[in-house]
Amino acid sequence: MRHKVEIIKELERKASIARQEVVKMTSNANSGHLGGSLSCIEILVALYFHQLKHDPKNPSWAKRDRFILSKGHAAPALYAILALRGYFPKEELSSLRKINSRLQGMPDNRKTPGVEVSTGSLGQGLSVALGMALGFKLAGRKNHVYALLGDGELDEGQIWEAAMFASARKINNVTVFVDRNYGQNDGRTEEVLSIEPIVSKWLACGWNVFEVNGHNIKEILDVLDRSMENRSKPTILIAKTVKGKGISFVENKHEYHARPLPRELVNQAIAELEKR
Ligand SMILES: Cc1ncc(C[n+]2csc(CCOP(=O)(O)OP(=O)(O)O)c2C)c(N)n1
Repeated sequence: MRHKVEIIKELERKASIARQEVVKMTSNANSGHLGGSLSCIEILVALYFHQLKHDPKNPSWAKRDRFILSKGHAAPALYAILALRGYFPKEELSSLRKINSRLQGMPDNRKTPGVEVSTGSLGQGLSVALGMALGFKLAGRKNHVYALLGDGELDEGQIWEAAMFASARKINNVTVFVDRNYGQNDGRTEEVLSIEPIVSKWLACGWNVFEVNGHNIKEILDVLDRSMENRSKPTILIAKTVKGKGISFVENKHEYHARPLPRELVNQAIAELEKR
């Protein structure tokens, strides 16, 4: 077993704390996307606390890997992780969505340390990631580019143009996660616009495809390791997740896509998250 149990436990603890921060900051702002922030926490923990080469004290370090939150509405999750990782003080999380705050509703790379690309308009992050990754390859640089897409985001046509471009140009220094939580803005993904069969679609576009439990940090780290071996193609990890993960009365509840918890439920939510 390559990843030690104690390290996994520590990362799981980080995930619990990050979820609590997401709940608190969105309720405090009385605004923000709760469900899709809670579903991608373990992916972000695995990346920022283990996988990425980066330096929170020097966010513009030239040799750093890049991460692009293409599903930009999950900004609260990214902010929680960046704060826990030391990019800015944790206290700043309470300024989410306030006027003049560095933590706007969607990630803004001109404002927030650690945010690489401004996102929020779905469908664009993958193209940006591929442009960066191709640039690194052409320059003979070793930087790796990671991106996180929503499953509803796969409805965007630009994603499929990018998918074909990546394999045509053999962009093998990019790793993309899909947060497969089966929900999007207006309901279940399969009801809005079915994206299945998702694995064979990406295979047909010439990608390496892996499926993983997106709440199991050990599995995520293992699949990241495996995905790096003999890499000749772009790689996508379909992470099965639960929208609103960690809070029983939020899980799979469509109404919490773009809404925070009412303040009177915050303590109950924190108590549930604390037990995990
Ligand atoms: C181009 C564009 N169209 C519409 C929206 C509005 N919108 C915000 S979130 C969302 C649903 C996204 O679903 P998914 O990618 O599955 O996100 P998750 O469920 O993980 O939060 C939509 C349509 C947007 N941000 N960008």
